[in-house]
Amino acid sequence: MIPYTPPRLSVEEMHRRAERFFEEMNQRRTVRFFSDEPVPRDLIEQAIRTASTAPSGANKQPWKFVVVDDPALKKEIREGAEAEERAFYSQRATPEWLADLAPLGTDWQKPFLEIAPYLIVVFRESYMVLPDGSHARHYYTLESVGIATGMLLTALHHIGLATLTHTPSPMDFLNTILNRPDNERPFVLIPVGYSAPDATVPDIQRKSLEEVMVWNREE
Ligand code: IYR
Repeated sequence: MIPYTPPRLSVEEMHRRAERFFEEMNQRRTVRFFSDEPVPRDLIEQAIRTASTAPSGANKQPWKFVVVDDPALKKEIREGAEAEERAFYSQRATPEWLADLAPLGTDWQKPFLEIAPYLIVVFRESYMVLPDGSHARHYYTLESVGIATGMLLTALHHIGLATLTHTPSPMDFLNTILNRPDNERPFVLIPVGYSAPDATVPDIQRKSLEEVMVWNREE
């Protein structure tokens, strides 16, 4: 064990920070219309450094962030994703699911996979492969990678970049295209860039605090 002594803030300062951070995060929207304007690579690296500070089961840090900016690879990923999405929208999705998606205006076409300057593919390591080829356990990998992904979205928003949490299903094609080993499972595909100048987002509302929070045993 080593000492841990983070700075102690005044309550007034904590209120200011709480309010400022809420205002900042409340501006974040999922974006489906990206600009192709380039974004410095080091900004993406710094956001991934932040994501990788996330807590994880037994501190195994069971994540891998694959950043794609090669246009040929982005095209392959678009083709793989659109093949799955075509099957989803025309066969796999239930009528209820399609009705739930209608307000978002989505369909099988995913041009943003080629337009956004970066695609970050978050992989979850379901187990670890040791140098001798044997396997070692990881713990709570879905929770750990979910938390790291939330921190990645937060970091990218704070930097001033737009993101989309995209989950074509199934995502195995990403292992093939990106040449990832069997212990790595695609978790989410995140296009990153500036939003297009004419981008629009659905007019949806966030649930109120009263709807999402309960004190003690209130109903
Ligand atoms: N993966 C599809 C469908 C889709 C599913 C959910 I749940 C969403 O919140 C949004 C889309 C697509 O990307 O179009």
